[in-house]
Amino acid sequence: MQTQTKTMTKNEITLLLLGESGVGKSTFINAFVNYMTYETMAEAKDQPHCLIPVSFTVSDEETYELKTIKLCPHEDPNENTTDSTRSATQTSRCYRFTDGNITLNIIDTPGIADTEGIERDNKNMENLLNFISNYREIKAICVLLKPTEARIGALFKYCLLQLFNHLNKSAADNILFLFTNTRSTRYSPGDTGHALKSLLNTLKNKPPNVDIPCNKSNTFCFDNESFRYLAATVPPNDLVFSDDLTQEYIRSWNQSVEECARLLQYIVSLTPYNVMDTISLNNAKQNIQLLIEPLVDISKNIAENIIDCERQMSVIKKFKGDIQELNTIVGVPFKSLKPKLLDNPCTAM
Ligand SMILES: Nc1nc2c(ncn2[C@@H]2O[C@H](COP(=O)(O)OP(=O)(O)OP(=O)(O)O)[C@@H](O)[C@H]2O)c(=O)[nH]1
Ligand SMILES: [Mg+2]
Repeated sequence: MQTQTKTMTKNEITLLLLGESGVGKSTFINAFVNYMTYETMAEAKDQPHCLIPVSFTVSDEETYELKTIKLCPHEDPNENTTDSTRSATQTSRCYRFTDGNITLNIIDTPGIADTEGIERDNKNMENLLNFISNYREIKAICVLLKPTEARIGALFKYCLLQLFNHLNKSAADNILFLFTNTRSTRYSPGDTGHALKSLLNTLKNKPPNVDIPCNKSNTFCFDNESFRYLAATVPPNDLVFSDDLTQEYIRSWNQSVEECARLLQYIVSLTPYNVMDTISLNNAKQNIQLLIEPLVDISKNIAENIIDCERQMSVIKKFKGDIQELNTIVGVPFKSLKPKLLDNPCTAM
């Protein structure tokens, strides 16, 4: 159990980002801090913020030849920037950013449906719950989605169910839906919107029976391609894009800056989710699990003692001799369990 929780100042906001691997969580963090700092893409071009190392490929507009773009503020083993076919973020990490009187703690997480399989997903979920237990409260749990997932993957569904199983139901009001890559759907949730509503209905009508709202006020659409543009055009990458494409990126930037302002306004209005609720619930669940075995042993022991007592009673009832003789053949049976203290605490594997 974590004994220390991160202390927070009044204008500190903690956001948790969740979503399938490759949906754009880490890119969103990089883009978001730029949207908060610069109003226009032209202003950002001189010195874009980059909190998380970036690596992606773009194809030449004329020749379709691929060029690898890298922007690494520092080497970071937490981000795989060498193989784009593998999940990038390895473990949960908090990125801190201050703008004016607001300090954001944005928790980036390894993607759900990790390229390394379900076991890795389960481990990631365990680590995530452990990681967020360091925070007293979280303002928003942001689920990132692409707008083109008409069928939200079964694995993603399973992981969401797992997560909501662990969270207290009061977290429902702090869940937001952030869509990335939305230029192609004119900055709307696209086909995913429908699939998402049906998944939320399942969560509402079947256990864990959580009613998560999903409407315009908690749904936000971005296209963070403008951050990719910034990364590609600054040294040492120095790529040049056609005017047409540049105009598209400017449109994406402007749309995303507007959504960023709406998102911040919404987040500020939320009552924070008390992570302690989750922890105490998880601890209670864990304690119940740990108590099952000793409780079974105790019940078994009581039952055996009762059977022994009944056997002795029937001997006494049938006995015809005197009390001295009786004393030699019966006695009150009593078996007790001895708890054994271990030298070290032992965690369940
Ligand atoms: N066009 C476009 N590309 C995006 C957008 N968001 C992310 N990408 C690209 O999508 C790829 C994956 O983005 P990441 O930010 O690494 O995704 P992630 O969710 O952090 O992935 P994991 O760390 O593996 O969970 C990268 O090549 C990004 O440049 C977006 O809004 N528009
Ligand atoms: Mg990532």
